[in-house]
Amino acid sequence: MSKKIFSGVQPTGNLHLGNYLGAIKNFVDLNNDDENECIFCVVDLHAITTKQDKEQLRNNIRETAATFIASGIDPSKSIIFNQSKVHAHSEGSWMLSCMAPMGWLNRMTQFKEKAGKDKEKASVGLYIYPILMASDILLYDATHVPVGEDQKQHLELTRDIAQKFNKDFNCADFLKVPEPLIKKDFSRIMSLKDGLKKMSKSDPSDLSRINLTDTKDEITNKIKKAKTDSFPISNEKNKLKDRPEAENLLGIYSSISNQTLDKTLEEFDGKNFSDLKSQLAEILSSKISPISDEIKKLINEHKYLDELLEQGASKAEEIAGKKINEMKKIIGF
Ligand code: AQP
Repeated sequence: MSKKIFSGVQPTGNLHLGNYLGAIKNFVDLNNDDENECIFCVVDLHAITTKQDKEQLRNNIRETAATFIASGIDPSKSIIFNQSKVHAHSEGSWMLSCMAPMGWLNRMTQFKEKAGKDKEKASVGLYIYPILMASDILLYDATHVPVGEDQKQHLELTRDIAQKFNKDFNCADFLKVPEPLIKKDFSRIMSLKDGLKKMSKSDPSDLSRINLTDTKDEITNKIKKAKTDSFPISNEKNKLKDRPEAENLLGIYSSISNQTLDKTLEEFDGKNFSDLKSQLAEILSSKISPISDEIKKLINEHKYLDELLEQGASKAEEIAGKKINEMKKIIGF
């Protein structure tokens, strides 16, 4: 069955292995299926929910688009654009925010995590981030949204908002209720320094993540320094329960090798972490370095990237502009 795919990545720098294995690798697979219509968005309006440097933001927008292409997304088979170029995203977000109850937003754990203890100082934008995300998805009648596990709650909110809008305005099926596409295994890649924290762009320690622009040497060094424990690897899955760092490294190995965790456990049964680390560094280098080289090549091609984003935006505008006009009519404008 053909799927309408929509997903986004924030241009906040340091795109990492978690973004790749949790989301972008999935985008590539979906894009390779000719039946699917794919829209991949550089969500720059989401990026400014936290403070950004102007020049860096501009570079990060290009680098995110370059990463999509370097990872294997074919721009001739998908729409790639940056969100701020299509006004409908902000308009839709306002209209939906007028229907979404505060109580629903108050339950969002990502706001609590990102705002930390000082939530009075967090931006209102960070608080209503999930509504902008709902607007992004619903404007394109997306049927499927590939995301990492950390975005599951926001996807559920999108579904609730779509259903509430349709009910409030008596327009059954106008906003399509999308399905999340979250990989069953390894959908949350953890920090290399703390197996209980998600690998993240904003972690102050560069050693906590493999950046998609890291060199082979940097990858090898980071894997060498990754936190582990002092027990050998066992082939029993339940013995990984209280060993988050071991589970994470074995998960990364399985995901990048496209094999099950059981197969990986069999491969490393009774071995030490030094064996796992050297093989993991090798396979990561062989898969990530070509992406890294391509990003570094593409990032200097400003004209190509800017034109690609411009063309993508005009195609996106056509779809989203139509939907927002229908939405306005339904509301009574
Ligand atoms: N650690 C992760 N494991 C699996 N998937 C992940 N994603 C992010 N981190 C992991 C997925 O990547 C996609 C794009 O994410 P994003 O850049 O839009 O936002 P994010 O989730 O806020 O990314 P970070 O790296 O965690 O940034 P900061 O440090 O700013 O919080 C999404 O599909 C996400 O699920």
